[in-house]
This record gives sequence, C-alpha cells and structure tokens, in this order.
Amino acid sequence: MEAIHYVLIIAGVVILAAAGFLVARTKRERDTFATPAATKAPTRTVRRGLAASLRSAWGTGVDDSTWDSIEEALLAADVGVAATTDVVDSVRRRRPEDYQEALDAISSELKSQFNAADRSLDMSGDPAVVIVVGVNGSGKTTTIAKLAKRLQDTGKSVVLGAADTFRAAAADQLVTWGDRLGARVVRGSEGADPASVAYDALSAARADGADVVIIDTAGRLHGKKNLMAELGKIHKVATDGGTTKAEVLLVLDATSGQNGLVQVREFATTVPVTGVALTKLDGTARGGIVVAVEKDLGVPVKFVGVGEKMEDLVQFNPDRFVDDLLEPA
Ligand SMILES: Nc1nc2c(ncn2[C@@H]2O[C@H](COP(=O)(O)OP(=O)(O)O)[C@@H](O)[C@H]2O)c(=O)[nH]1
Ligand SMILES: [Mg+2]
Repeated sequence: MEAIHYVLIIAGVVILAAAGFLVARTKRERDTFATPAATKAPTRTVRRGLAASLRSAWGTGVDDSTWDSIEEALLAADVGVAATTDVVDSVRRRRPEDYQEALDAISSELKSQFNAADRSLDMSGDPAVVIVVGVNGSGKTTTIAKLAKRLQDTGKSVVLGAADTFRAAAADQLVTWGDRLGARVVRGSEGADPASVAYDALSAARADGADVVIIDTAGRLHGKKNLMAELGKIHKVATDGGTTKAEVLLVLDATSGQNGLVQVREFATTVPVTGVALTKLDGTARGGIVVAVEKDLGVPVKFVGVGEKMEDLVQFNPDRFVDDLLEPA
C-alpha cells in the first residue's frame, strides 16, 4: 500500500470519530433540554433583586442597623409585616457570622413560613368544577386559558363557562381562548344571569362527559354587595346547592401589593376560596407577596402566572420559589 492510502485511511478514521463525537454530544444536549416544562419553568418564576438588597443591607458586618436594613429589604419585596418580623427574629437568634450564613438562614426561615398545604387542584368531581374569582384585570380569563391548557396536556377535557356576563367583550375573550384550545365555551347573552351560565356550563360538561368545567366570573367592584351575592349564587349552582365540591381559585395580581391581601379577605367572606393563583410575577420584584398571602390568610398559593402566554402558568412550589427569590440577579 502506498503512503497516500495510509493517509486516506487515517483521515477516514478521524472523520468518523469526529462525527461520532458530535452525534453523541448533540444527543446529550437534546437530553438536557428535554426536561419537562414544569421543571424548567420555575427558574423564572420571579424577578430577582431581593438578594442584591439583602447583600447591601448586610454590608460589612452585623449590628442593629443591619437587621433594620434586612427588615426593610424584605418589606420592600412585599413579604409582609408578620412574616418579615418572624423571619428577622429567627435569623437574628441564629447569630449568623457572615453573609452566606445569614442568607441561608433567611432562606430556611422564609421556607418555613409556608404551610405544608395541598397545592393540587381537587379533580374529584364529575366533572371537577373550578370557579375563578378576582378583581377586574387581575388575570382571571388568561389564567383560565393557561389552566385549561395544563389540564388538556394531562389528557383532561375541559369546558369553559363565561359567567362574566357584565361585558360582552369579556365572554368574547374567553371564546377566543376556547377556539385556540379547542375547548367548548358556554356563554350567555350580555347581562344574562351569571349563575344560569354557570348552570348551563355544568350541564354542557356533563352532557359532553368532560372532566373539568372552569367558570370565569365578573370582577368589577369587588367591594360591592351585588357581585358578592352573584358569586355566592354561582358557587351554589356549581356545587348542586352545596352537595358537591368546587375549587374556588382566587386570582390575585402580584403587583397589587399588600392591597391584594384585602381583596383575598373580601372574596373569602363570600365564597370558600380554596386556592390562590398569583399572576404577573414576571412584572414585579415584589414576589414576597406570596409569603404574605399564605402567612396572613392561610390560603394555599396553587399557581403563579409568569407571563401572558398559554404556557406561562407554574404550579407553585415554596422551596423552589424561595431559592429563586434569593438567587443573585
Ligand atoms: N405579564 C403578565 N401579564 C398577565 C399575566 N396574567 C394575565 N396577564 C395580563 O393581564 C391583563 C388582564 O388579564 P385578564 O385575563 O383579561 O384579566 P381579568 O379581567 O381578570 O379576566 C391581560 O393583558 C393579560 O395578558 C401574567 O402572569 N403575567
Ligand atoms: Mg376576564
């Protein structure tokens, strides 16, 4: 064999080895990216910033003013007075010696503010009923679309009920989402009795053999008696007069700050709120509101909204959330 043949054979072997290496690497990368959306999403549940303010609050060492500054940083992130006091007192007692120790202590104390609550939706009904309440603009209709998508992705069929009959545009919005999702939407005429729409939606879901019916409601004037009475009626109809169960998901805009807590309290006096979906966490550095909602109201946060798209709803996980909140920006 001539030298040129050896060169060609060696070149061939090198090319094959390189190709093999590339294929293996691409596959490994694909595997890494193939993690389910649910485990990828929480890395962007909340805008960061708390870590930076805690870092500067700690400064070079610890004295009384350090603890005041840390308290301020937590309050500025909307963690709420009760939880902040609790966290700072506990962390102080641990006498952290450097910033990392302080941060670790803050992390574990924040995590301990959450209850060991069941954060899944109760799907036991046939169909399961989810009533979505909250003030105008909080993100109810969008959250319903996101939730429907999540449920569909797990193989469940969903019917949507447009019981926000106050404005025709509100029902139109739900119909548009329904079209995109391929989900049936039951609506009434403008001004129709919302409870009757809820009733019709439930009947349609039964007739279709659907797994879940999600009911959108009006959110105007949350302080007014009419709306609250209306919600009470919807709840009664949707639970067959209180004999079956319904999830009542309260949608709360994270950017509404501590005022949001007042809203939760008001709604909770009318309907048995079973969970909170906190929306627009992508638009605020005050994600601590999640801690305040649970601490002050004892209602489990079940979902967080992190954007306007159909996929932007994350099942809430306290530990992951706190890790995320304290991640350096
Ligand atoms: N950035 C962001 N926008 C949201 C989120 N959820 C809802 N929105 C927006 O908030 C606005 C009001 O939402 P909508 O569902 O109509 O609220 P509703 O009046 O309670 O039904 C819309 O522009 C939504 O796109 C979220 O998690 N993040
Ligand atoms: Mg709406």
